[in-house]
Amino acid sequence: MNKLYYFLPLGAVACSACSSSGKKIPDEFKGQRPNVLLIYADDIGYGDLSCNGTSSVHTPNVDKLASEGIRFTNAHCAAATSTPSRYAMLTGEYAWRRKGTGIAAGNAAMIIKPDRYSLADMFKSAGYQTGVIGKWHLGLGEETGTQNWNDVVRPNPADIGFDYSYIMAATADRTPCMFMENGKGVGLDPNDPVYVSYEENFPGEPTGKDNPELLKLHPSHGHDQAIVNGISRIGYMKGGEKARWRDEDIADSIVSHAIRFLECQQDAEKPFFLYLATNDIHVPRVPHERFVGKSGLGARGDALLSFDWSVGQIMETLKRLGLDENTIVILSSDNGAVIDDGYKDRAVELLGEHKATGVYRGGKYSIFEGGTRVPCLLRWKGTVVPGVSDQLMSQVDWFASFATMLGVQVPQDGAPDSKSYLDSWLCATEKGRDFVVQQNLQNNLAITDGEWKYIPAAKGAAINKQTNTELGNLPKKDQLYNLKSDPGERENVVDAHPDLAEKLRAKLTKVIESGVYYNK
Ligand code: NG6
Ligand code: CA
Repeated sequence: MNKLYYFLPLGAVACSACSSSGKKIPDEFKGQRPNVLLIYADDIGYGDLSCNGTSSVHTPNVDKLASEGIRFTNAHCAAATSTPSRYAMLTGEYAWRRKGTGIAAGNAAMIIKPDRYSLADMFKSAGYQTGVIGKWHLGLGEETGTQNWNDVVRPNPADIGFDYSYIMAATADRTPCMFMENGKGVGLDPNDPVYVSYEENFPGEPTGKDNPELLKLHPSHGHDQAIVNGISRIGYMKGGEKARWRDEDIADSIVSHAIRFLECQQDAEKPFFLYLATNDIHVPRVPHERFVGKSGLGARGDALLSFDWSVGQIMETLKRLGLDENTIVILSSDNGAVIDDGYKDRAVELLGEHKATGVYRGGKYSIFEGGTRVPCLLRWKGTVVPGVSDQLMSQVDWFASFATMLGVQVPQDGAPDSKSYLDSWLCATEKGRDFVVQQNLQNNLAITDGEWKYIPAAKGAAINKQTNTELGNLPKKDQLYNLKSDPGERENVVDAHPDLAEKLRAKLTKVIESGVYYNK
């Protein structure tokens, strides 16, 4: 595999400093303040993009981005579900260290408290304009369930460093089903206030459970409460008719707001950091009509095309605005793939030969590689030479890496688990992280050094029966896999290599003991 990636000459010194040592970011580079655009997909698995070798789906815009940047083959989100991955990415702290960081309800209180130093705070302190657009899923407001959704809900992303926000409070399958701009519901009619509950239905409101005749998309499990746009959700909701989204328009809405944000940056003095969190391809998968039937894989594949279209629109915009070269674009996902995640959208029936997690076992929710090994691309046109990297990367390190690049001193209690690896990512260094810690739905942990993967015995079901995902939990037996010879984690060799298992166990214990482990 071609591993040629290093700086293009920023100046002769910069180039030689990097390519000769292959280790340190040249000092000249540290002064740079490129824009940073983070495209964070939802539930897109390692095998869901054609740049990662899939032939059953065609994602040309993502492939172009990959061909112009570095494609990482061993990059991990911090956890196998959304909220903890996003938490870790934005705080630089593993979510398993903190209570209340599991999959958040739509009416959860804000999980990252305003006094925390966040990734957005870090960019802001370096003089960046910051924004978040798309899926939030990290809670809003002071206290769970008490938010007044008709007013500005605080705290909101502005309280952890985002100058601008246009977000879905949680996910598309959770109420409230409306966008929030800078903390305020978009399009709300004061004469039709919106109410949200996760405890009981509002009298007279139909639900998926009681009124299946009203549904255009039926749940396969869960998702049988409030009906919005003919689709039943998790959580109840009343009112706010004009503000309710039409699922088919969500990608367009996210993209048009991102384009507007970028247009505002064109002549700005400040560089920008945009966290662009797409809704695709989370359930309910209801992409715009123009994508329907285009993938041959049903709604899930069509949503992948919608994602690819979004990427194309954003990249075209950067080019049009002359921001192409001065912007680092990272594309990744918040967890691995899942096929049936709660709606009868025929994703299972139409899957065919498509391998959404690639060769990897498990998927969303799982401790196996399919849970956290996700697509990851990094493009810095004109500066980084395109290539492929097999080094270990963790999203928890984005924080410290950008802080290092920008010369920001992170406060002592900030980003405790984040380490700077920008030099490894950008220079011709073979080695990234020494190890990556993985987290599954049950907050069980595993550790890999890239070659070996150790999963301590841990409680929990072996299979998520609803989604038909192997979670990887084995209550009575440790697991050890050689990911080089057995990437699909089929042969547990722990009995043959107790010494290797012990080494990784000691490493994991050390990581755990450098802070706390909330294991619930
Ligand atoms: C699960 C939901 C699933 C999805 C997931 C969160 C049920 C039965 N399943 O609890 O549909 O919403 O939570 O996904 O409700 S995530 O990508 O945001 O983590
Ligand atoms: Ca997700």
